Amino acid sequence: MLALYFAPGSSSMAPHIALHELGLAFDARPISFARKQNREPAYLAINPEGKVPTLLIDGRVLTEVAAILFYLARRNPAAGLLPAGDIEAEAQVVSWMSFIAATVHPARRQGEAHARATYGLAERRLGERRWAVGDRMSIADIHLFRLYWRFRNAVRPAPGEFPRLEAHHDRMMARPAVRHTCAVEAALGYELP
Ligand SMILES: N[C@@H](CCC(=O)N[C@@H](CS)C(=O)NCC(=O)O)C(=O)O
Repeated sequence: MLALYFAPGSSSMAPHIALHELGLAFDARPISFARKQNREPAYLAINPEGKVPTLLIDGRVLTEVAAILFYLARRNPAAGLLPAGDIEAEAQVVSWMSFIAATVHPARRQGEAHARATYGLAERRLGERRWAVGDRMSIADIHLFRLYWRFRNAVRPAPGEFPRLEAHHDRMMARPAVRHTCAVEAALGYELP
C-alpha cells in the first residue's frame, strides 16, 4: 500500500506524476502549507523536516523526490522510467536528479538572476535531446519538468529565453498523466510562496 503526502505545485508534484504515469493505486494525502499542516506534530512524526514529498510504503517512510522517483521506477521496471541494463545511462539519470535537487531546486532562493543562470545550465545540459537521458522519458525528465514548470509560472521567462526547456515542458504536458496530475493539484489549490 502506497500513500503520498503532497502539496499542490510543490516538489511533491514529481512523484505524484510518476504514480499516475505508472498507473499505481495510492492513497493521496494533500498537505496544506497555508494551514501549516506540514508543521503539525502528526506530520513531523512522519517527516521531521516538515517537507513534502513523503511516500509511505506499507507504512514505511521514504523522503526526497529523487529517492521516491527511483523507488517507483525500480519497482515498476516494465514502464521504462529508468534505463535498464545500462549502468552508465542509469548513472546519468542519477546525475541529472542530483543536479536538479542540489543546484536547480535551491537556485530561486538566491535571487532571480541566479535562477536564470542556473536554468541556463539546465538548458545547455539538455541540449538538442528530446529527453534528459537516452531516447525515452525517464524519472529525470519528471524531476526536471516539475522544477521548470514552477519557474516558468513564477518568473515568466521571455519567449525564446529557454527554448529547449520550453519544448521539454510542452512534451511533458502532452502526456495524459502529467495533465491529470496538474488538474488534480490545481483543483485542490496552490498555496506556494
Ligand atoms: N530535498 C527535498 C526538498 C523538498 C522540499 O524542499 N519541499 C518543499 C516544497 S517544494 C517543502 O516541503 N517546503 C515546506 C517547508 O520547508 O516548510 C526533496 O527533494 O524532496
